[in-house]
Amino acid sequence: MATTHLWHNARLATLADDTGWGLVEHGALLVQDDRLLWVGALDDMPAALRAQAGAQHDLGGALVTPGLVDCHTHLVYGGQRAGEFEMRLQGLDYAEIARSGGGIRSTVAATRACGDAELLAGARRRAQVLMAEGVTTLEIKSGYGLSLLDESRCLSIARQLGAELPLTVRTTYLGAHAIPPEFDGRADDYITAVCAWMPALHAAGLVDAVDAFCENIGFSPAQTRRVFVAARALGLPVKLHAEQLSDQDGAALAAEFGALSCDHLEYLSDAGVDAMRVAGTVAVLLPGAYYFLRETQLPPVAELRAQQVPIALASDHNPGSSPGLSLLLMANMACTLFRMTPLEAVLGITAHGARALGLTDRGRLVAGLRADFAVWDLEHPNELAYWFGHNPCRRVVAGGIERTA
Ligand code: DI6
Ligand code: FE
Repeated sequence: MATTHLWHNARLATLADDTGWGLVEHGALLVQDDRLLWVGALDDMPAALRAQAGAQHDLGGALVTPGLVDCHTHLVYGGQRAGEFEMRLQGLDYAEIARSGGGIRSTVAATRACGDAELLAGARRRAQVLMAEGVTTLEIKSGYGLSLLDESRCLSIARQLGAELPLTVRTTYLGAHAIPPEFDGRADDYITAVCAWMPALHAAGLVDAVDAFCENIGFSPAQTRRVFVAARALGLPVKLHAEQLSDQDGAALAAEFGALSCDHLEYLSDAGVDAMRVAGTVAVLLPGAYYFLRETQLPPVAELRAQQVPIALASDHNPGSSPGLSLLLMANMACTLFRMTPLEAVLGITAHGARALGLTDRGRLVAGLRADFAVWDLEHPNELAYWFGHNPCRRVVAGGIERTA
């Protein structure tokens, strides 16, 4: 029988609900297998439960939070786009570069040219940076392959990372990210192909959700709808890159399909907020992309808050619009740039991030949920959104097991 572990002498920020930090002094976590068996102040733990603890770990009064969830990344790709960054600094705009065949397409070429081992090594390196900062659940999208073979390779590499690293990986099929060169001028035909590949990718166990880039420089709402219809036929949940550069009414379309999340949302309208509220769709804000593209249109945080649409935050790590690898920096930028509160920001990288992936078994320190937690060299959880540029994470337990470096 597996040992039951008692983690004690901690200051817990349980985030048990959305109303506060859920601070518990002299806190303890009893962990059995990959689950939290009991959470609270050590003195309140029933003696019978305490007697079950086979191993004890003294946390020395450190702060403990749920493990972090990065619910939107494009981690698997080849090459980099520092040259494009320089071009943008000289005045070219992201959309112009995309229209002239650069942007996502240049990363597609670099990804296709990369062998599996090289792609895996790059994605693993990036995942390890996120993990060192307390990430225990990571979403990875495809979208730089754009052929059945290359989308399948990228999704398989994401799955492989989940199998070899101590973290949960959720995969999202983003075939509808851009039009590959072989479908130039034939967007509708490409969408037909994206839909036709979906059953095979799903049958291979490679797809947890389906996403699309609904934008002037991406796909139209009508094309996005076709992707969603194909996903629904397979019982797959959908997400959407919506209203990043313009208002396409993408959020309302996604909400109609019960989307788990709509992501970016700088140009989201009141009607879009309302549709998301009704559908229970999570708003995933991506301050890294906002910052790196020097966007000035702010996502409607006050409106989302007023309508009680849950807000998540993610790194959107990708080589074009958000090459950062720090979820804590995203929390900080959500406060400074988007005027979110530190509590909202921390919920955004824990419980609400989990919800954006359809995961209800994590993101809070509550008995019955997964034993995913991070130990910090901090006094109060509001510091998670305060410091930036250094890593205060000291230990991480994922699925009940402590990670070793
Ligand atoms: N929006 C984004 O910010 C990323 N994808 C998307 O649809 C950027 C992708 C890239 O520029 O490579
Ligand atoms: Fe993205």
